[in-house]
Amino acid sequence: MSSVAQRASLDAVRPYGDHLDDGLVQLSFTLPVDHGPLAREAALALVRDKMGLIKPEIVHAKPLTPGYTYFVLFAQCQHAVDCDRLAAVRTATRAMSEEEVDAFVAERLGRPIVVIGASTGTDTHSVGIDSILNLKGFDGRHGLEAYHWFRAHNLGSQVPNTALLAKAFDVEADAILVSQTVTQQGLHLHNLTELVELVEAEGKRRDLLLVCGGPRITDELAKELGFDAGFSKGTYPNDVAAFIAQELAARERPPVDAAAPEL
Ligand code: B12
Repeated sequence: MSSVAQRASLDAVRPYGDHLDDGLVQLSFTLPVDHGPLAREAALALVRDKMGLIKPEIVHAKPLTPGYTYFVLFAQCQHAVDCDRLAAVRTATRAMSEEEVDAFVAERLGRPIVVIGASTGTDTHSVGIDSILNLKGFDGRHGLEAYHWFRAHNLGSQVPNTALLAKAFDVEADAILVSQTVTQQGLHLHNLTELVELVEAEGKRRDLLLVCGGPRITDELAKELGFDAGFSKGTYPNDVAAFIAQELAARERPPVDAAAPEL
C-alpha cells in the first residue's frame, strides 16, 4: 500500500487487496472431498463457476480428516456496492468517544443512565456482554461500568429472561442489553423474541430501550425481532453508549431546533 492512502469513491466500493479497486478477496472453506486433484478442481470450479469470482487461485489446501479438505483461495470480485444507496444503518447515531458520551449525557440528560445486561437463556457465552459492560471493556476501550454517567449491572450468562426483566424493573433500567452467541437451531431468535414479548406484556416497551448483540446479530435482525438496535462483531462499548445516550436524549428531550417554536 502506498504511504499516502488513496480514498475510494463510496459509490463503487470493491474489495481491496493489493491496490485500490483490484477486487481481491480471500476465501476459506472445507469441502467434503478427499485431499487431491479432484478436491482442488472442485474448489476452483465452485469459486469460478458458481460464486461468480474470477481468477481463483488456491494458496493453501490441507487434508483435515479422511474425506475432507480445507482450502484458502484468492480470487477477484468484479462487483461493487454503492454505499450511498444502502439503507443507512443506524444513521442517526453520531460516533462518540467515552469522554464525549459522558459530556453529552451530562448536558442533555443531566442524570445517570442505568443499563442492565446478560447473556440469556441457556447461552453461556459471557465474553461479549462483559466486553461491553465491564470496566476492562474491549480492545483497550472501557466498558460502560467505567463511564461517569452510566450505572451498569451485568448479570452474567445463562440468565432467564424473566430474571433479567425483574432485575431491570428493580434497578429502574433505561436499557436492557442482551447478548446471544449460540444461534444453533434459531435458539437466539427464541430467547430474543421471548424478552420482547415479556416486556410488552408488562406494558413497558415504551419505557425501555432494548439492545441486543452477538457475532451473528445485525441491526436489521434486531429491529425485525422488536429490539431498538443490534450490534455485531467488532462493536466497541462507546458505540453502544453513544447509541443509548443519543436515543434516550431524543426521546426525553428533543434537540432545541426540533422543538416547537416559542410563541
Ligand atoms: C469462548 C467460547 C466458548 C466458552 C464460553 C466461555 C464464556 N465464559 O463466555 C465455552 C467453552 C463455555 C463455550 C461453549 C460453547 N460454545 Co462456544 N465459543 C467460544 C469462542 C471460542 C469465543 C467466543 C468469544 O468469547 N468471543 C469474543 C467476544 C468478545 O466476541 P463476541 O461474543 O462476538 O462479542 C462482540 C460482539 O459480538 C458484540 N456483542 C456481543 N454481545 C453483545 C451484547 C450487546 C448488548 C452488544 C451491544 C454487543 C454485543 O460486542 C462484542 C465486542 O465487540 C467461539 C468461537 C470464536 N472464536 O468466536 C465459540 C462459539 C461461539 N461457540 C460455539 C458453540 C457451538 C458452543 C457450544 C454449543 C459447544 C458445545 N457443543 O458444547 C457451547 C455452548 C454452551 C452454551 N450453553 O452456551 C459456536 C457457536 C456457533 C453458533 N453460531 O451457534 C462458536 C462460534 C464456535 C464454533 N465455530 O463452532 N464456548
